[in-house]
Amino acid sequence: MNKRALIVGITGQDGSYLSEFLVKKGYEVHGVIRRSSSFNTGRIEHLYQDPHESTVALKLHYGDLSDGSSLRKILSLVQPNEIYNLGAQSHVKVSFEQPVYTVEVDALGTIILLEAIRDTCPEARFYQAGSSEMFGKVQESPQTETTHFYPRSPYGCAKVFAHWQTINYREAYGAFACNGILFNHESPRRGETFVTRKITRAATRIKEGLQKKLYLGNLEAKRDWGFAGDYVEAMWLMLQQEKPDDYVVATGHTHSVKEFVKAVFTYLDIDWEQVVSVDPRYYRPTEVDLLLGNATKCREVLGWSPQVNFQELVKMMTEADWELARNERLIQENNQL
Ligand code: NAP
Ligand code: G4F
Repeated sequence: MNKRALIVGITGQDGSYLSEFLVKKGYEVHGVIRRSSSFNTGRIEHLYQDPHESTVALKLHYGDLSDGSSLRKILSLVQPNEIYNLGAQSHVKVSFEQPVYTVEVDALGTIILLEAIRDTCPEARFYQAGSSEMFGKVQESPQTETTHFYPRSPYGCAKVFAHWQTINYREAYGAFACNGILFNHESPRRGETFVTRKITRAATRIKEGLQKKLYLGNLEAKRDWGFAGDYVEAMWLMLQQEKPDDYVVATGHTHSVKEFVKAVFTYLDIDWEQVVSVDPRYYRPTEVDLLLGNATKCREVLGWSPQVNFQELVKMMTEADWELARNERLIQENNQL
């Protein structure tokens, strides 16, 4: 019988790539979605109806990390073999504006889910979406699984709680529970308010004459950026091992926001200094200046390595957004006829 996976956060960037990956592996994939007043399943629409078999490849259930009763019902019904907790208020800057909500979803939501699993399907394997934001003001470089955490935002603090709670369920109840400590990973499906996508969207719109300027915050911050499509494989690999454990997933290369800006605008042959300005509104009360991961354990134990490098990621995201901008311009021109 096919394995069953349940993804919380299936509508997000990672949820969509992980769904594709698991469907290809023959899994029966279930996802938890939130009711929204507008359409929120765009990233998984292509998977919802299998074009070849005219069957539903994904099964979606309404639920929320803040609502344990909905999670219990879904878990009892689905009885998944693997559960991926990708659900979160995932924006660091927003977490300063909504700290309590962020902690409710990202920290408490994780323990609500872990308790529901313990009660309904304790044998299921569990993946927790941890973050390099937990390293915050980094205590050593590069960062590994043993580097001390020093979170610098409500989001980072909430993820540290969820990380230790996952370890505690492993040690206290023998749960097969793993933490991925993932460094920043991006794609054409990245939310538009994260810096890489904000840059590729704006630069390509500027190229097509749809926008004049791009306003950014701290250009000096450095991140270890990889491709989301690569990173979901590492999540899956963690749950295929004999023993549960925690793994850093990263490329081992770091670049500043300014370097990302330069790479995108150079690709489009635009002088970035003419159109990019710094707006302090995008600064954070406390910044994470440098992230650089050491994924040796992931490489040696899981056999995982990233396939897409920095330049390829820049090209992939810029090309995808350029296509969107061209279409946007054509629609505008047709509307003017
Ligand atoms: P994302 O695009 O922001 O997706 C977040 C997902 O969580 C969405 O499906 C969202 O649903 C769902 N969600 C939000 N609040 C929820 C709630 N109360 N109950 C249930 N679901 C909820 O994030 P992502 O980039 O795919 O990241 C996936 C996970 O990895 C997140 O936990 C994030 O914190 C973590 N992470 C990401 C990175 C990265 O660089 N991308 C790095 C390290 C860790 P809606 O669509 O309804 O909003
Ligand atoms: O793209 P960002 O918003 O990502 P951030 O804060 O690193 O968080 C992302 O990666 C984490 C993994 O380390 C995830 F856990 C988290 O869920 C999320 O996916 O910002 C990256 C850097 C920051 O230093 C920020 O200050 O870019 C800087 N930045 C400069 N101007 C900006 C902007 N960030 C945003 N979002 N918007 C700007 O205009």
